[in-house]
Amino acid sequence: MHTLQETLSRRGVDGELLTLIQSLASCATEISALVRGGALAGVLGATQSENVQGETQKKLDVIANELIKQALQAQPLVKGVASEEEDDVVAANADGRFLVSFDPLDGSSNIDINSLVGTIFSVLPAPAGEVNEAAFLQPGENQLAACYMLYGPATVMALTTGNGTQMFTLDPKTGDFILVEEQVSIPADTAEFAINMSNQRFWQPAMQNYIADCLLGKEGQRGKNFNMRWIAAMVGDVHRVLSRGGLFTYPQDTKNPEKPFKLRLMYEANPMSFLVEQAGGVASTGYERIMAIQPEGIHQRVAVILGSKNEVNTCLEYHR
Ligand code: AFP
Repeated sequence: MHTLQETLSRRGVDGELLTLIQSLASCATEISALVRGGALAGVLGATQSENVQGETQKKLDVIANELIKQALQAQPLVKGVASEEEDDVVAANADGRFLVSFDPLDGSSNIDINSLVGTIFSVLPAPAGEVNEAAFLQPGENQLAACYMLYGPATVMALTTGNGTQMFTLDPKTGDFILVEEQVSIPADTAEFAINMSNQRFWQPAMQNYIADCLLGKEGQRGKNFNMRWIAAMVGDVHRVLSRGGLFTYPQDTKNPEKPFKLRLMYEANPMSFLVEQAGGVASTGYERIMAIQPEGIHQRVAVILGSKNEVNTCLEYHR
């Protein structure tokens, strides 16, 4: 039984990064307790407000955002934070070494139906100078760490500091995250895809053709039957991909021409791509590696195709 701290120390992770990761884990432990309380904790339902993305905020979105923001502002190692739920970046401590961007509660539509939700973090080096949006606009390749915490039947954490992806489970008796997998490895092949099929008529031809061939199964050119899953929380879908393989995608669509992409680069796509690549998978927009994108804004959205190496590469063939 190795705790998060023991595991990161043994793996030679920089002591300050270790301290930061422990702060992130503590936030998740608190949010996990609120999620478990459900209606009894008074965290269900919506607020009257909208976030910068124009989405109605759930109570738990707001609570989780405040909890994480305050914890990180109090952490001397953190210079600034950016959240999916905040319009602008928030300054923390001038001497801090790290910038943290986060999705405080991914999968908000699942809160009120007692289904999977999670928290996603991305850690970047803080450049010299003041904390502003430009400081955060670094490609995903610059990430020092990325993790998600999934509040499911068990609370789990997938973490990378750039040396493989590790999986931990929260021990509810001690409050420690315990190592359960030292090196996550995504199978290269899969017969499972995850996509919101209700958007099918809005996809580009490349994705239309790829999914059509999967659906033809054994009788089609893919020569095998596929299964489909959709959790409506990227944390849940990516956790399945890390656990047993699969392809997860939220492609470009024309449903709302002003919003051709759904997932946020800084809060969702980059940290998940880091975790997936470090577990042997591939993460692309269809046309470029997600972690190589130079961000143009903290709330930028991108197309995402990630998961099992051979299957993602097959999907990318349809995009060429
Ligand atoms: P929130 O972060 O606003 O909860 O959105 C969740 C999400 O961005 C991602 O986690 C899901 O994969 C996706 O939305 C689900 O979108 P649809 O509701 O369009 O299926």
